[in-house]
Amino acid sequence: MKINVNNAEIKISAGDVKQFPRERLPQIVLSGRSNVGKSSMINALLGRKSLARVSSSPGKTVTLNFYDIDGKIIFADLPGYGYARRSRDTKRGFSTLTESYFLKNPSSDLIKLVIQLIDVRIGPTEDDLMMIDFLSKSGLPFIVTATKADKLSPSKLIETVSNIEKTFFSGTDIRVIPFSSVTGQGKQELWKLILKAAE
Ligand SMILES: Nc1nc2c(ncn2[C@@H]2O[C@H](COP(=O)(O)OP(=O)(O)OP(=O)(O)O)[C@@H](O)[C@H]2O)c(=O)[nH]1
Ligand SMILES: [Mg+2]
Repeated sequence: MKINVNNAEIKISAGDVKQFPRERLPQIVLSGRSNVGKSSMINALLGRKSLARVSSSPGKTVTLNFYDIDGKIIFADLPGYGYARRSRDTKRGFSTLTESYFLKNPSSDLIKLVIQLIDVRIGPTEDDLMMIDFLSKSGLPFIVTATKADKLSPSKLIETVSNIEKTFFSGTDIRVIPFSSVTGQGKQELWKLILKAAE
């Protein structure tokens, strides 16, 4: 797939399942705790400073923001979970909007890849593990990325990522891909996986 990543725009900031896009375009989803760096990852992937709004205070993004990339791919920026439980959160701890996206979305067959973000310095939280468990059981294609990689030295990063894989994901085929929105580390690898999934 040939794609012009410079041709990207926000499609809709959806607060309700009725507003989810209906086009038959592959959707790539960003999932993770509030403040983990989902919106920053979108900006980094697109080489933009502020297409996706980066939160100054965590827990702000309660809408599900869809971005159109060159009319070929849709990025879905899920509301962050795990920050001061909201009354509209479900038992799982996700927002009702996130739950609708995965479970009540008429276009859920268009979900081609879920990019699950964890903070490399924190490792997967209980909420992250719950989400990863949900994704595994749902059969949705997903990858795990450890973001804010720039916060660790290169050697510490390798050690940390391998520890996370050993501690939490041994016996699975889950790999942890280091990423940084600041340095762009992991960007190429991620784009490869995105394009392959969207094909
Ligand atoms: N050093 C560093 N900081 C990052 C990175 N990614 C995000 N941040 C910072 O982390 C904070 C949160 O980033 P966001 O992209 O808004 O996080 P989010 O996951 O979209 O948060 P919500 O929208 O609240 O769910 C911001 O201050 C970012 O500048 C990264 O790779 N490295
Ligand atoms: Mg955000």
